[in-house]
Amino acid sequence: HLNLFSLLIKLILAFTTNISEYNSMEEFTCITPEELTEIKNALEGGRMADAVSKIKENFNALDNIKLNIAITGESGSGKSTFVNVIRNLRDEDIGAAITGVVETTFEPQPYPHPNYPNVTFWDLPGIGTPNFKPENYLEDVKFSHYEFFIILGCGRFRDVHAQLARAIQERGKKFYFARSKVDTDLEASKKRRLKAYDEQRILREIREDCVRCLQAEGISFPQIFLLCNFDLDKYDFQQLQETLEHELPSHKNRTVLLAMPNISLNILLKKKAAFQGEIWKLAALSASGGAVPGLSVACDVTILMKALRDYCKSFGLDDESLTNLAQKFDKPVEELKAVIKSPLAKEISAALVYKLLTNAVGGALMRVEYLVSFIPVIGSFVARRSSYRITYYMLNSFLNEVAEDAQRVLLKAIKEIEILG
Ligand SMILES: Nc1nc2c(ncn2[C@@H]2O[C@H](COP(=O)(O)OP(=O)(O)OP(=O)(O)O)[C@@H](O)[C@H]2O)c(=O)[nH]1
Ligand SMILES: [Mg+2]
Repeated sequence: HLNLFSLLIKLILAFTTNISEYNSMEEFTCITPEELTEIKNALEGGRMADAVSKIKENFNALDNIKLNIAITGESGSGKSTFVNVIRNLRDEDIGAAITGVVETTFEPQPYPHPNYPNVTFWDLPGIGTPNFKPENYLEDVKFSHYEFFIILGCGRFRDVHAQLARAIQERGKKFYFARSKVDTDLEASKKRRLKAYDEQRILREIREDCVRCLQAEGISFPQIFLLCNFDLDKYDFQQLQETLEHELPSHKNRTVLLAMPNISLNILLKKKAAFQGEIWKLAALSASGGAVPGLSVACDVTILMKALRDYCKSFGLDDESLTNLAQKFDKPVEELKAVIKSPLAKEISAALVYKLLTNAVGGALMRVEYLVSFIPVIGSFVARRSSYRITYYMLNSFLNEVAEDAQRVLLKAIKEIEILG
């Protein structure tokens, strides 16, 4: 029945990949209709340089989006741990926030994401000391600096959280309440009442209690997410990620998505769609570079190397991420590496780009119709120029391979069986 199971998973993946690719590509297409029209007009008027500079402007703006995310809550609730796990770092890694010891954080501490340094998680000082006043606290931590707040609480719901939540809301900012350490609650309950133990009921009770307490403070529709910082793939982390995706303005939701840890197939598929939606811009920018000796394709190799590295890193195909994942699931890292077919981040070089482009020539020329339908706006334009077409095809093929590798690695980590063959 192992084979049947493998087949089923393959089918599900193939199906969801297609469906969500088309839906999410639209969702993450980070360009306004006005920008598109300008590019189109420039292309139709033969003003190639104008079109490229518009695309570059849009692409760079996307790359430079800055996001400051505040992590707050009472002392010991797991703020620093959360700041580490969401950045895919272990507590002892370089750049990790200090955790566990007695109260350490007295001033907001910035922790940039290792792959996306424009996304910074701010570890704020703990709340709830006897002279804590939400107003003073928010002034002290310079609340206007943050895009939104994640309030972390554990154990019994404390009023200070509701007061802080209301103060944040009154200042026109968004907050999300994350109830951490639910693993401890479940464990305790299991120990005390094993026979009556019902995980779903306990989680529901915790959620309802948080909602009740926040509503009592005048917050009508509080959003609660139950978490265990050591197992983000369990409980509500995925819902938190999806809520951020829907509530953040476009562009920013893409940035947050790419910075998220690769804990589910769903996140991997969305990341792939987000990257895919940008390939036409990369192809246009790269192909406006000069001719490269020994290569029939005009391209800017630096842009392409960066793009390939970004794919690898965002999908966790670099040594650090793989080591982390292997440790988390108690597997030798070699076992995870064994299912990877494409190069790792550190293996991306100019020579590799040449090789991939050369390999792409045949495929790109054969599949013109596919590309025309796939690339918005400049589809027919691109189809006429082989450099664009080949670059597009190369990036798309590489992205597909990296995304498949990431799926295989994740499945290998969480399951014993090799599913994707
Ligand atoms: N069981 C369990 N323990 C956790 C979880 N998150 C954090 N911890 C532990 O809780 C302790 C406190 O975590 P920290 O991340 O240091 O808490 P903090 O909110 O940053 O604390 P302060 O900086 O003092 O305000 C550490 O021993 C963590 O390992 C969780 O989800 N489950
Ligand atoms: Mg801390």
